[in-house]
Amino acid sequence: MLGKFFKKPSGDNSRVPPGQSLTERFPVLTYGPVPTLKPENIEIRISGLAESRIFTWHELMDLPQTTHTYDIHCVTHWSKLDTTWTGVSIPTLMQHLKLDPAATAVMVHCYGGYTTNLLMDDFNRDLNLLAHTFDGKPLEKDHGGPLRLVVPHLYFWKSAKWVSGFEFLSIDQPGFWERNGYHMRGDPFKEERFDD
Ligand SMILES: Nc1nc2c(c(=O)[nH]1)N[C@H]1C(S)=C(S)[C@@H](COP(=O)(O)O)O[C@H]1N2
Ligand SMILES: [Mo]
Repeated sequence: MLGKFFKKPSGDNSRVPPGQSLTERFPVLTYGPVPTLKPENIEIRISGLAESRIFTWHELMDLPQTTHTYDIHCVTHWSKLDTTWTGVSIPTLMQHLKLDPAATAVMVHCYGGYTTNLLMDDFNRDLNLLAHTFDGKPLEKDHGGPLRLVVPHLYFWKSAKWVSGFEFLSIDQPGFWERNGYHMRGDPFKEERFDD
């Protein structure tokens, strides 16, 4: 009865996936130790179904740089709107790779041993960044500095911190959290949190 007197909350709720709450903070979620890396020592190793090669930090910085502002969604129920990241977009990086056409999935490897998997269609998107800058400042170590992946359309566990390489695969294989019960894809708007 009273329902009709309540107003819907203002703001654009279509940006907040089901089961998520907004935060102004930027929580840190890391499983295991935090590696300390110097930018000049970073290498991104391309392996699997692609011509193997290594990108040094300087090679990455010489590629065109892209800035995007978008929302991020963590499976632990927080979302943060309008986060601004700068880095090399994945399609830009892909222009410099020689891929075997059989590659349909990617295993993302990280310094420290974390892994996460993505289908090629989820990996090779314009909004995905290999990011070194957050909010105009060098990305903090706890948030994956010097270099992390940002995949905004999937839950944030796919946005691997301290990336060390991309391994191209013909079959989608589970990464660290995916082997431990998380969903293989993780679309926040479909609440793909856990595989059941
Ligand atoms: N290398 C690595 N990347 C990682 C993680 C991790 O433990 N190690 N945690 C993931 C998870 S579960 C989340 S929610 C986000 C958290 O990023 P943040 O700490 O910058 O908020 O990083 C993801 N990337
Ligand atoms: Mo997470």
